[in-house]
Amino acid sequence: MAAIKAKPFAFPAKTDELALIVIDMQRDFAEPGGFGASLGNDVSRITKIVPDVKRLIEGFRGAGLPVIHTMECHKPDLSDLPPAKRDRGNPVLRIGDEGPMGRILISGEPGTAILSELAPVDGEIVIEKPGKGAFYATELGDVLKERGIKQLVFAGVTTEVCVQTTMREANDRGYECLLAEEATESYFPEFKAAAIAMIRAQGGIVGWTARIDDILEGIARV
Ligand code: C5J
Repeated sequence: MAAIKAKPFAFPAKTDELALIVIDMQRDFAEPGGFGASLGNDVSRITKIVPDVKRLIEGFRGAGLPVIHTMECHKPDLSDLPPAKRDRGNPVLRIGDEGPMGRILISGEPGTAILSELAPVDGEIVIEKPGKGAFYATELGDVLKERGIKQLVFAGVTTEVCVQTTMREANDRGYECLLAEEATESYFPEFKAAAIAMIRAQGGIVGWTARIDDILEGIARV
């Protein structure tokens, strides 16, 4: 075991139980013409964290620790897209519509892909998820159980939506969760700050948060 410097207190990392989960670093959330942009968001906030996410992924790969990637997306026939999700808000393009990068958030479309700089390598797990949380209607829980993973370091977007939802799902299922502060982002800086504060409040009610350097230093010792 190696303690990673974290808030609200050190994270007790265990070599054989730890994995990195990178949430939804997809073109649809990071590039003009995608889902995030269609909702009126400034997607450049997301591309700015790519070097930090990459550094974290490479640290886990270098330490021989598992890296899991998630992608928010739906079946081409939209059978896993409830109208309550498709019809929400007033986007220029809705999920399933044809956009400049193919159909928005549909499995296999170019815009749904993970950003090339962060693409999974052979052997890494990729979870396609129809919800905001990565446990809902996916194989994630089984995959973690099979591999004996009980601790998750989180990166990805957006902090207060898919990252925080998945952290809460994981926390309720008994996983120890640590959020890498510079490797996550929101379209709204105040929401990122609030999510980080919420996660580690009340003695780490949802989990821990830590700087990437401290995580990398910690996993080098596990
Ligand atoms: C959103 C996500 N924000 N990955 N998805 O719709 O956070």
